[in-house]
Amino acid sequence: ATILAACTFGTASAADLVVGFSQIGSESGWRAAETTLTKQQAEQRGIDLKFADAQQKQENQIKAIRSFIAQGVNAILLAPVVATGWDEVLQEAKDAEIPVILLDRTVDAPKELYLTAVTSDLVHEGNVAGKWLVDTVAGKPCNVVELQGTTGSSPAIDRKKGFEAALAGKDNLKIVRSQTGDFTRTKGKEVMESFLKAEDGGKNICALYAHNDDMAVGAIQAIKEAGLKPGKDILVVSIDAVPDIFQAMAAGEANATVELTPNMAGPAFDALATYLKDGKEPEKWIQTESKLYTQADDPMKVYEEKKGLGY
Ligand code: GYE
Repeated sequence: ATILAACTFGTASAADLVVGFSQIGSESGWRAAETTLTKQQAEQRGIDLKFADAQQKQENQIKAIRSFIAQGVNAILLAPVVATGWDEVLQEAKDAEIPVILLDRTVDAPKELYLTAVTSDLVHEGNVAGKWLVDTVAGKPCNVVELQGTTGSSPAIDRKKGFEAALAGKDNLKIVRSQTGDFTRTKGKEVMESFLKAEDGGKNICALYAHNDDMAVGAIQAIKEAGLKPGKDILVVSIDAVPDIFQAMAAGEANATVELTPNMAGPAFDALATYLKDGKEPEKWIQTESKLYTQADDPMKVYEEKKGLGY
């Protein structure tokens, strides 16, 4: 199948490539930046990008993929909203000899059903956030609340796992509440409000771990409205490194974030170009970097640098 695919597309140059992109939606600032950068990267390479916004629904993504297959695109980029339920449609793409590249989230499907996945190490990100918290509280008792990402999505599953691993055996740290905030600001604020209410107006909470910055930003608002100081009364650690969290860090209202690049498409298009030209299969996982930022890292400077990079 590999050789067949290479022959089928071996003559296509980037200039006449048509690529379908099934995007999840626009739940977060990070996601919006990824969309912007994917369009930019396609344009720079002369790729004709067919963009489909799934509005958070897997069924819309499956429909979009089937439509891309019917159109005979040269390749498909898929940011899978949840991890399961992809086997059938991925098999259809494979039967049509259309390579699929996963962006930013992983799937529970046989590896031969996609060409490669461009993602960060999502477990590691949660682990970095957890280690930061363990080190920062330095043995003091600390009740933690957790805002999870979209239920069933690989980042929600993995970021939870990695964080819990960092806290394992640290008896001073306890996750007292954990609920999904769906990766959005609105839900992050709403769920944080319920956490605060349930935990003595927030007096019983020492730290918030949010699976993305947008939920943290919403939660920061809720903490302020409850009359507490985010970043001080309640420590705030999250993931993504969007510009707004650096503003919050500069104001002392957020403490740490783990960076995730929104440029997943660049490496994906590079791998695709090599594959279509030489038939050379890329590694199954193209891993992007995860870097920790704290208030000590000149947040306003990082904010300025980030602005314009798709944000
Ligand atoms: O962290 C979050 C989002 O899938 C890893 O999705 C990605 C996550 C990202 O909307 O902000």
